[in-house]
Amino acid sequence: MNKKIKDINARFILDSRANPTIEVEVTTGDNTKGRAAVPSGASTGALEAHELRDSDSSFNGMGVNKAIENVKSTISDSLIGMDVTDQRSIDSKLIELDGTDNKNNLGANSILAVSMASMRASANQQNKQLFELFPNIYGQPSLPIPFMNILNGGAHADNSVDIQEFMIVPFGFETFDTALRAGVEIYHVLKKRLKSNKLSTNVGDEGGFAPNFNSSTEILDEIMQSISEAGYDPGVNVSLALDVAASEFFKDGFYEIEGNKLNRQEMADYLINLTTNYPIISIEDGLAEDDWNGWKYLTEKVGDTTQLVGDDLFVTQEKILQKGVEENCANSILVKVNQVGSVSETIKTMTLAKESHYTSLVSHRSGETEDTFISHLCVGTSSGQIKTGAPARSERTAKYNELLRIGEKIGFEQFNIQSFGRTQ
Ligand code: 2PG
Ligand code: MG
Repeated sequence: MNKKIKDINARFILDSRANPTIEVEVTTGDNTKGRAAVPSGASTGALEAHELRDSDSSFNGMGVNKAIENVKSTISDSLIGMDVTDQRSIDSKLIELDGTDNKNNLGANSILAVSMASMRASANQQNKQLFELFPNIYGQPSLPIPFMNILNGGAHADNSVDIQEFMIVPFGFETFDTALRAGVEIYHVLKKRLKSNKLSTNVGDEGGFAPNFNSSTEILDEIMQSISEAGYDPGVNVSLALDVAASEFFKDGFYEIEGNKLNRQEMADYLINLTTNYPIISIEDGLAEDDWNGWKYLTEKVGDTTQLVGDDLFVTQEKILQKGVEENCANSILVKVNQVGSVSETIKTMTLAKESHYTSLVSHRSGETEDTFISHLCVGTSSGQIKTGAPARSERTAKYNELLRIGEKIGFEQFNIQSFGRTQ
């Protein structure tokens, strides 16, 4: 058994939005391989780690040749010979090689692809499943509650809907597979209802339907009806969640939503009102990424009863989460590996979240590949929650399907029904 890295190959592949992304293959001395691909966002946070693109005439500037070159030269030169099972040293080396705060030099995409592929190679080397390599931050490995985005708006769809994601959360079930089944059945009922109302059933970037609607309450009513018609009980076994992605419509100090211009308190009150009228258990990015006062207000008002998830706000970065904890903003963090750019840093951020009694919601990006890394991340760390789009489109179902495979191994009843929002 030779655990030393022998070769690192990188190539471009396509993501779900027809953009190139980087895929890396790490090979060890005994020819064990690990492969991983990096996703890409559309509604990105301003402070996310740098995604290196070629910015030339090919692929509308979205090429990743520079990132590939960085892997094949600088990164390979330094990592070859390292022990693939020593993830921390590999990630430290990558961070050191880059030498900037936000991976501006080598690119978070090249660094992350190598970091994830090394971990896969390490799992294969040890004859383990990937999830077994993660520290059990929130408890013993368990399957997550799926946050299924069944209606897309904002930057992920060409419709009139301002809020980016309307999700169903099948939380009141004993096992992961029955929870998933509930979500799937509701998705089908929603499709049927939209169709019979002569609304479009074309889907957005994350596989959710993307018809035009006049208001968020109309959409929420429609989803509530779909839950009931599918034979489930809104608020009792299936709840709702939103990703408002408010940074996208925050302009000159005002939130421009549904034809209104709301100040921060009005925006927070608008959301609070929605939580009073609908069984919404979780709101992500309800306020903009730089509106810390707005976040504070919302957290004081409903932080004890509603999960408030920071995505653009925290960008998976430990330092920014620390600020949020100190200022009592949000009670949960969205975890996206490419916002920070390495596996070890992701784990550090999640560890701080756990220590600070924040929940972690592991997430895909709107531009995805068939890579299932995040399924293992959430099971291994036992985050208890995953959002990975609608139960449709292969780049989304790849994650759910991997969870089904893992469930066969660890038992579908290893289903983490933990609290939403502040933990004990
Ligand atoms: C989000 C994500 C994923 P994007 O805002 O949470 O749903 O979207 O990848 O475009 O940032
Ligand atoms: Mg988000």
